Amino acid sequence: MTKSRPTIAVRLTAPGRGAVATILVSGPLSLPAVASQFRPAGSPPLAERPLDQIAFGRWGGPEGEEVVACRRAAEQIEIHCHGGQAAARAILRDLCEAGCQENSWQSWIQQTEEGPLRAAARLALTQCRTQRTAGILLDQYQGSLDTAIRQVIQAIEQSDQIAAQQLLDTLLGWAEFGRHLVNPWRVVLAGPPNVGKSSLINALVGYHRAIVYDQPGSTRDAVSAETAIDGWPVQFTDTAGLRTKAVELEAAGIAHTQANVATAHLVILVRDAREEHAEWDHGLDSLPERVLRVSNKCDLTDSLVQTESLAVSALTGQGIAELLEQIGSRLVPRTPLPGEAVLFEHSQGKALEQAVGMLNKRRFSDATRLLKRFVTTAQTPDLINEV
Ligand SMILES: Nc1nc2c(ncn2[C@@H]2O[C@H](COP(=O)(O)OP(=O)(O)O)[C@@H](O)[C@H]2O)c(=O)[nH]1
Ligand SMILES: [Mg+2]
Repeated sequence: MTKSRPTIAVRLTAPGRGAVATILVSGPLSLPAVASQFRPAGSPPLAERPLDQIAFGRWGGPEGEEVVACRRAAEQIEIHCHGGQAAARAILRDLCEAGCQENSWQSWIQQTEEGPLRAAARLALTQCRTQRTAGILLDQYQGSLDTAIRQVIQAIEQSDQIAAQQLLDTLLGWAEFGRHLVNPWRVVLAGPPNVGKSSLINALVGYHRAIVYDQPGSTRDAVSAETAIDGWPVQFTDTAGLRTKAVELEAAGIAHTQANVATAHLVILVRDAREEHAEWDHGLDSLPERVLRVSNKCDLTDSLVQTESLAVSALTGQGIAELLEQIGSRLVPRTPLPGEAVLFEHSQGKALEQAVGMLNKRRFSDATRLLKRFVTTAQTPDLINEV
């Protein structure tokens, strides 16, 4: 029976350069496969060493790569080698020749974690960029979402449709938020050329990323810079000036700007504080809930800017802290409680919406079946680079 179970070899560390690469060998052949190449520096052989004892040695012979091996469980061994691509690849090749199957760390997580939601949360954790988002994903990894879905199933099975509906509504209320645990919120800075959009991005992210030139309209391509505001990942995109009459050279950039603005979670409309009567809208008035107005270069004027906009100076830093605060509260108006269930993948929201539809049609057993599948069957992760 053991024979049919494969022994897998997985590179656990990220590909690319690093100080150390870690390979996990797991399964019935782990000891013989590793022992076929690993020569510990002293006695005893690896098989006779206690679990978790670190063994230094060489791989493949007396002149081979220096590695450290460690038995982590009866059928699990970790090999730590130099972090370049070559060493790990050679070891994996040798392990495959000794009967192991190479596996990706993603499918290893999916196969070994208890339940698909736990696996998905663990995969998502590798993609998130801030401690705050990681904390929320860790809650899901530890079972918040799984428990919440099981409560919905229980409510349906007890014919408490109202409770089931309420639980689903609460969960779905976090769907949009949850997608940003991995994918940053996108904020676009728009406005006429030379008002200081690029300078503002530099001031907001605290490092020089966007291109600032003295010539109006010199940002023809969108330039992005990532930062975290209050622990939330945010990507700022700088755009070519929004103008009605486009100079030909900039036309492509302006089309790009409009596309960026259309898909942004928040648009910061920037104008020069000295130009009190400058037009704001650029056709964006239809999106008031997504627009934040800013009057930049307030260091150059004494006259107070209208209350509808926030006075800032990219040059002196005046108003930047307040702008960051406003951006944060516009993007994330409310946050989940510690331990609260949060959906974190697009497909999860879709599945729960489907369950709501079934409940509305009184298809209770279909809804239960769907939700049971949700907590027991692996789904394709859709979190990576989803736009
Ligand atoms: N005095 C002052 N100058 C600024 C400020 N922000 C930007 N500038 C200057 O205005 C010019 C245009 O800035 P830039 O960021 O390239 O504008 P953009 O075309 O809107 O991206 C540059 O010379 C900046 O140094 C500010 O707050 N105060
Ligand atoms: Mg610019």
